[in-house]
Amino acid sequence: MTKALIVIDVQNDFCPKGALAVADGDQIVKGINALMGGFETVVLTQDWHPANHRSFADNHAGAAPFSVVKMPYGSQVLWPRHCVQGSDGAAFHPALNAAPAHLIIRKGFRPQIDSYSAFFENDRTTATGLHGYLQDRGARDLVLVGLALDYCVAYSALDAARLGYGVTVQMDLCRAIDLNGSLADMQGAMRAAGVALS
Ligand code: VGL
Ligand code: ZN
Repeated sequence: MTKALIVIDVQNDFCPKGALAVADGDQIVKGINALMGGFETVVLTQDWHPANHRSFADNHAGAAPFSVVKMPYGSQVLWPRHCVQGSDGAAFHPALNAAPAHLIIRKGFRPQIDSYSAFFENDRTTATGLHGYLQDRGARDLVLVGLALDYCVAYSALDAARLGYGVTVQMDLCRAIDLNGSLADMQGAMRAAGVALS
């Protein structure tokens, strides 16, 4: 039984001055670096969108950022353009220690579908491959940290719980977007799913 640390989307665009800045997103980097040594497996995720991604408001004529539209897989928030593949905004925060990572998983690269979770795209069925990797490594217990708590961290935590992992979200090493009550909603959903919020 091994423990894995999953570091979600600690990228420039989610930090202050980034395209989809999360308040104090950069404040968690030091603590995450310090945590890495205690885990047999360390995974980093990277939001990684093509320029024509359907989650970008500017790819929908007349749509405002943070408005919500219906996609074939359900409702979708339209975000400011962020984490475009290969851009500086998509790079990890420069102070994040990426060297100890055993796996870097990229998500959100299909133009027609967003992917908040590190395990499944937003249709909740298209797999990223992370589950297979963690199973092969014998990981049963996961600690999740990163950005944003109420989107990619929460979706990852809910999928992980559904897949049968023991899941802890270390709250002091996360920061939230908090759009239309999303933070309270997702904290409630995580608690209901048996995710430990520490
Ligand atoms: C995220 C919105 C859009 C996240 C990614 O990392 O939480 N949020 N893309
Ligand atoms: Zn994104």
